[in-house]
Amino acid sequence: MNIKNNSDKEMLVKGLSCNNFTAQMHETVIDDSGRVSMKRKEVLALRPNSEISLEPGKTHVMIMGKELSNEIKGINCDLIFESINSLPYSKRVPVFFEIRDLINER
Ligand SMILES: [Cu+2]
Repeated sequence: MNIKNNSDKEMLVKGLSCNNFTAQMHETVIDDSGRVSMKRKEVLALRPNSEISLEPGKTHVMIMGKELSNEIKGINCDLIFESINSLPYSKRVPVFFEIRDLINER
């Protein structure tokens, strides 16, 4: 998923809300010994006129929940944005996440 900021103001992604599921933004971190781990990111900053891509192995969105099963093909979420250089402003943008089977992909 790519997020593009077409404005001349810095935008922040403050999180996601996905109904019954927990969604977190994670950063993939590789330490000196090559071990890969994930770190939670509370806020994602988008510089003016820039684009970031969220994907496995980099910054990504992780969805968790007891009700998550193989039958679920996708989830509707809201991305919560905030602009920091203007008046208090926050906006919810609907997004759809396709659920893919990680095991079949590797
Ligand atoms: Cu993760």
